[in-house]
Amino acid sequence: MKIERIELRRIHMPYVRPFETSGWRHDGSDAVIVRVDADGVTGWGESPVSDGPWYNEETFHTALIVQKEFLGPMLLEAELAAPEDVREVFKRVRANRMAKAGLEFAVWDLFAHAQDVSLANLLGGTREEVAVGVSVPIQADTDALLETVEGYLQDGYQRVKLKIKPGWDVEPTQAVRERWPGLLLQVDGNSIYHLEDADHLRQLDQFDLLLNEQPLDHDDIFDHAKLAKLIETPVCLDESIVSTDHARWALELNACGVINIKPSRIGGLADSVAVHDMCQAADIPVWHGGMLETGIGRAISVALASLPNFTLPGDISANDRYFERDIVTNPFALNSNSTLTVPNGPGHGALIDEAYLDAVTVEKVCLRRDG
Ligand code: OSB
Ligand code: MG
Repeated sequence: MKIERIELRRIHMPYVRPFETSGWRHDGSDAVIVRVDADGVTGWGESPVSDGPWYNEETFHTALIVQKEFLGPMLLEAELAAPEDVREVFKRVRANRMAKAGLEFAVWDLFAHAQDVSLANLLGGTREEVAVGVSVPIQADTDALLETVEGYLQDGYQRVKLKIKPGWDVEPTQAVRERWPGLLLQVDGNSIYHLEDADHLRQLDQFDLLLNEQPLDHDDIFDHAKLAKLIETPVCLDESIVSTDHARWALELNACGVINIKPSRIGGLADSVAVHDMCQAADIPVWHGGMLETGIGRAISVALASLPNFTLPGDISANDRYFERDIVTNPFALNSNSTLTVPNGPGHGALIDEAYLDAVTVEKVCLRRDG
């Protein structure tokens, strides 16, 4: 198969409420939406980048330029026998994994449509429903936090992740734990702490947390291995696991008890499945993280999270937790058991609301194969 046309759009689409972490605050999605076409079939993907290099080094500016100048032309020249081939096509380009992933996702969707199978099937998914929770941004105060968490529990979410930072960690976590003693609860510092904070982080051990996500630096596996010995709560890596090698290094160093898989951070679905398989063989559970994706990225996440070693609830909430109106016409609804249903139609299953996609598009680029 040869890709004939690639369309790249930077969007801006407001969130229902701002999302604040230890390092940034966003009031809407600035993702790059990718469309690929070949032989009369279309695939859709998403690079869940933002306005700045806060989570990783990428932004919508870098993703668009790398896709337009390098990855797009490489993809248009390639002969693809399977979506896994995209890895090799992009190999010469260092990092820029979200830029790569948006294109790779679209190619997976295209192949799934061409073969008339669901993306979940093509990836090796085994579940019909995936367990999900909600990631709760940093709040103004504890009262606001308790009210926000209560709202999500009323919506039906059965697992809560609290964003934490120095000055907003032990007390808010304690307040939530005291109010809901049996709640599945975890925390995420987004790389704001240092190894010297181990004694402070150890205070979180008393709250029976599922995991403590990426407390230390974004590219640090080494000190996480030291921290893992100093706290009881399982360390989970997010930012640091950007490739199959990084996952292997983390496992060999015992740097974590759990891994958060985000296919955009890892550069695509093929390597994400490889990380999943590696963790399964090592008896390390994984769960599916989130980047506040639009309905397109969300459908891709649900498909990937249907693989068997995704045994902890994912940060894949229903579309309405993020957007009042999304760029898809078939948003996910939360089931009463805190799951989303894995689509079984062709591709990832998201149906694009092209009129609304046009309305939220800020910039659009088209690339075509010569001749
Ligand atoms: O660290 O998991 C994270 C959102 C943007 C960037 C990084 C993270 C997050 C979340 C939100 O926690 C997860 C979601 O609901 O998509
Ligand atoms: Mg995280």
